[in-house]
This record gives sequence, structure tokens and C-alpha cells, in this order.
Amino acid sequence: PLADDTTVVFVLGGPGAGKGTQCANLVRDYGFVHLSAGDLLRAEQNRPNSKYGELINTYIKEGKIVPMEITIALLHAAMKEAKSSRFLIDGFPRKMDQALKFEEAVVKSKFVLYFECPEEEMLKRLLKRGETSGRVDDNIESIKKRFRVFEDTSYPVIEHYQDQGKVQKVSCKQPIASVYAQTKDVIEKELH
Ligand code: UP5
Ligand code: MG
Repeated sequence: PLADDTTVVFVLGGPGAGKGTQCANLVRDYGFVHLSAGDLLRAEQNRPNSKYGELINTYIKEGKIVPMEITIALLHAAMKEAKSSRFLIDGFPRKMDQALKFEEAVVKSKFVLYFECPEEEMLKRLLKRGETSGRVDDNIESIKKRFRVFEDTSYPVIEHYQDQGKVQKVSCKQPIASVYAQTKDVIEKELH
């Protein structure tokens, strides 16, 4: 496990809610290290000689959740390497078993920053991004699958933390700057 004074914030929300966008703002203003589980998986997929490349590509295209051993190992390694005491863990945990395993084997989270966004808004954003992103999952078929997995499998993780009183919800429907203003309020309140 990492040092007990490590501050970990889980950044959750549906596909295209704006998790990565807002994390970039928080890195600039609060010195967090930002680790997106999806980005780490895509990097592993592209790493020459990775034994998981094919598997990760298939799971991501289908919007399915990669076996947690792979994702947790990538996150844990990146956290040890970063040697920071403040992390934003973006897009993880998205399944209950991952949440329990990560908090037992790596470190407990301080709270959850949940970006709430209506599906039609996320759809619009992802289709637009898909024009240039090159992501294998930014197409209508994959997006629909990602939405279903979010609702059926990932949302229960948010409810689990809600029951513990650990969820701070930010509505994502406004422009990026207004969403960030709300996000900052949450961070100031939770960190000070
Ligand atoms: N945008 C952002 N905010 C906006 C705003 N307020 N107004 C207008 N536009 C806004 O934003 C998406 C787009 O919207 C961008 O073009 C942005 O400019 C615009 P972004 O910040 O990228 O949103 P984000 O929530 O980060 O969306 P992302 O697509 O990254 O979310 P996902 O959760 O779907 O993707 P992730 O990379 O986390 O995971 C991808 C896949 O990896 C998963 O489906 C799964 O197959 C796999 N995975 C696992 O298996 N296990 C894991 O633990 C994690 C991922
Ligand atoms: Mg993202």
C-alpha cells in the first residue's frame, strides 16, 4: 500500500461527462497528479510487447470493463512512480469489485467527485469528439454500450460511496468554466 497520508480522489461520471477536462484544471491549480484509468489502458495497449494489447482494444471498443488486475496494476505502478501525495483517479473504479480491491490493496479514497451529466449531452460531446479523437470507442455503437455499462455496473459504485456519505456531486451540463467553478468549491471544502 501507499503512505497513509496519500490523498486520493476518485473522479467518476458517465462517458463524456467531462472528467478529463476538469481534472486538467485541477492539476494546474492544486498540484494533483492526474491518472486516467482509460488513458493508462490505452498506453498499455500501444506499448510494444504488451501481452494485453489485443484484449484491451477489444474491451474498450465494446465498452466492457477490463479485468481489474490489469487496471489496478497500471494505476498502482503509476502512483508509485509519481511519488505524489495527491491523486485524481479518473474513470476508476467503475465496478464494485475494483473499488473494494483497490482500497484494500493500494489506498483508501478520500472522497468521490461525481460529474453528473444527462445522456443526451454526453452523446453530443462524444460524437463531436469522435470526429477527431481517433478513439475506437467514440462511435455510436460503442457509445451506446458504454452508456449501458455505466448505468448497470458503474453507477452502483457511486451509490455505494453515496451510502458512505463520500460523494460530492457536480452538475456537468454548463460550460466548462462554470463546471470548474463548482468543482473548485468542492475541492476547497474537502481539502481544507
Ligand atoms: N466537454 C467537456 N466538458 C464540457 C462542457 N462542460 N461543455 C461542453 N463540452 C465539454 O470530455 C468529453 C468531450 O466533451 C471533450 O471533447 C470535451 O472537450 C467536451 P472529457 O473531459 O474527455 O470527458 P470524460 O468524462 O473524460 O470522457 P471519456 O470519454 O474519457 O470517459 P470514459 O469514462 O468513457 O472513458 P475512459 O477513458 O475513462 O474509459 C474508456 C474505456 O476504458 C471504458 O469504456 C472501459 O472499456 C475501459 N476502462 C476499463 O476497462 N476500466 C477502467 O477502470 C477504466 C476504463
Ligand atoms: Mg476521460
